[in-house]
This record gives sequence, C-alpha cells and structure tokens, in this order.
Amino acid sequence: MTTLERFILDQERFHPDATGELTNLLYDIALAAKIIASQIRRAGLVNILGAAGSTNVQDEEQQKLDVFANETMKNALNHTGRVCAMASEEDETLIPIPDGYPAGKYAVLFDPLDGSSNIDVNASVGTIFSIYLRRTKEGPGTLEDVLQPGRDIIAAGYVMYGSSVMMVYSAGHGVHGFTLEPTIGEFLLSHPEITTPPVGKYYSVNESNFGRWSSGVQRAVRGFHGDEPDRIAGKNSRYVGALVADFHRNLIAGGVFLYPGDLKNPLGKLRLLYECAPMAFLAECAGGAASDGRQRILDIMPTGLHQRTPLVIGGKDDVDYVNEVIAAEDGGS
Ligand code: AHM
Ligand code: MG
Repeated sequence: MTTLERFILDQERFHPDATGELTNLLYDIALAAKIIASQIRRAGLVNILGAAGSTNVQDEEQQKLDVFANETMKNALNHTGRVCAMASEEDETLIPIPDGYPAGKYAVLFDPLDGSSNIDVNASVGTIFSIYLRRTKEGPGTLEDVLQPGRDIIAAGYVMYGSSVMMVYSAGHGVHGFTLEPTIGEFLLSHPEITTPPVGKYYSVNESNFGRWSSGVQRAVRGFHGDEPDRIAGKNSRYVGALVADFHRNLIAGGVFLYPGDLKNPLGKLRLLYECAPMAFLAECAGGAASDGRQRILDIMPTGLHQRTPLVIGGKDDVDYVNEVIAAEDGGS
C-alpha cells in the first residue's frame, strides 16, 4: 500500500537536489482536495447547492462550491512559504501572498472546481492545478511568474470528484493516479505509470456546436463517426461536460477530447492556463498529445490570465489526425 505522501517522497530520487518543497506543495494540494471532496460529498445535505449570487470574471454565475473550493485552495497554499503567487480561474487578478507570510519559489495556478454545472446533478467535477518555478528572483510574485508557457510546468494534475475521488499528477516522470480511501483519509496509489494509447476508442466533443465549426473540425469529427474508414476507424462517443471526467476516461481507456473554436467563440471555451496547459502536460507525460488544432498547447506563450484556446487532446495519433485534417481543410492561419 503506497500513500501519496510516500510516493511523492520516493519521486524525489529523480531530483538529486530536491529540497522537499515540491513534495510538500503537492501534499498541500492533496489536503485541499480532501477538504473540497468532503464538502462536495455533503453538498446536498448542508444546503450548500445553488448559486452564491456572484459572478466570476467570465460573467459566469459562481456556485457556492466554486467559492468554497477557490478559498480552500488559496488557504492551503498562501501561508506555507512555498508559493510566491497564485492565479485562479475564479479570480480576475493575480493572487498575492498575504502580508506577513514569506514568498516561496513556486507559482501555482488552478481551476478550483471545473465542470461546476455538474454540481446540481450530482455528476463528476474536478480541480485542476499546475506548478511553475517562479521567474522573478525575489519579493512578491508577479504576473511574469504565472504567465509561463506550459512546457515550463514543473508538476500538474487534477482531482476528480466522481464515484470515488482520484488525484492524478505528474512531475514530469510518468503520470500516476491515486484513489482516496475515505475511511483512512489517504490517497493510495491505484494507477501507477498511466500511459494513453495512441489511438483511442472514444471521442468527446460537444456536438451541439457542430454547425458553427470550421469545415476542418467538422471533417475530423465525421472521421470519428466512421465516415472515412480508409483514414481512421470510427469511435464511440462520450461527453460528460466536465473536462476532468472526459479527459480522465480518455486518458485511461484511450480517446480524444476536442473543444474547438467556433463561429460564436473563435477560441473555444477552455482557458489556457487553468485547464488546457495542465491537461496538455499530463497528456504528453502519458505519451499523448495536445494542440489547439495547429500548434502544441505547451508552446503557447500566455499573454493574459484568462485567455482561451481551442483544445484537441488525447492519443497522439488521434491528435495528429485532427491537426492534419484542420491543416488540409482550413489552411494554416
Ligand atoms: P467551467 O470551468 O465553467 O466549469 O467550464 C469548463 C467546462 C469543462 O469542464 C467542460 O469540458 C466544458 O466546460 C463543457 O462545456 P460545454 O457545456 O460548452 O460543452
Ligand atoms: Mg473550468
């Protein structure tokens, strides 16, 4: 039986100069995840469901659990001396370390509760996080510390609050999954060394947007329907509407997830920093790939905290197929 703490400590062997700070930081996040998980479990019981009455920076109604998850993540990280600044999908601006606490060497970015429209129907939601080394040398963290390309991620992961609670993370050496054993409150290693098949059996996309997609995206998805058997075998469709759950299924079982741009939202819906880059890091660490249809997600240099990007993520050959069809149909621009 390997606990998350023991596993992360063991992973330090890959970093001979490790100080243990990253280990502790990941453990801080796991603690926040356990607190969020326990609140989600009690959601219907303590009447916490429903809107909090405020809207976030993207003008979306915040749910009470969104607010709770956001505060929990911040409180787990802001006083430890390991973090210089944070950024969250639910906060418009950079989140500084409160006065009186030391600034550490890592910047942490998170989507505290992704897929929150699933809360009211008791379906899966998740927390997504990524960790970067700070760029600035000392003092309070700045925007420069959080606006880094995904290829510079030190560690990233997600927690899925589903039929069980799982934490999946990578610090660059394999992707590993842990399942929360609720009676002892520990994450136990359940999915070591996750690799994702190059060609998956599932595709996940919100097909209600089909008519607004470019012809390249439409053609790629028709390929998944089985319309181009000489080029690609047809796939089965699964769409939860919560990135963590859709990504998790495809990661384990094999598949590709798309949230393309469309006529209404040319950059799609998902955020580069809080959703796409961390998942792209995990996909690549598991042998998969992630693009915006043209370029590698991890190479995109962010310019704003809340910028969006189209996303194609999953098995390497499946992502390559979508990129090729888009390049052939839609051109390079
Ligand atoms: P959120 O961060 O506001 O919860 O939105 C992100 C979610 C993703 O989890 C999911 O993949 C996507 O929105 C689903 O969007 P849609 O309902 O347009 O298919
Ligand atoms: Mg989100």
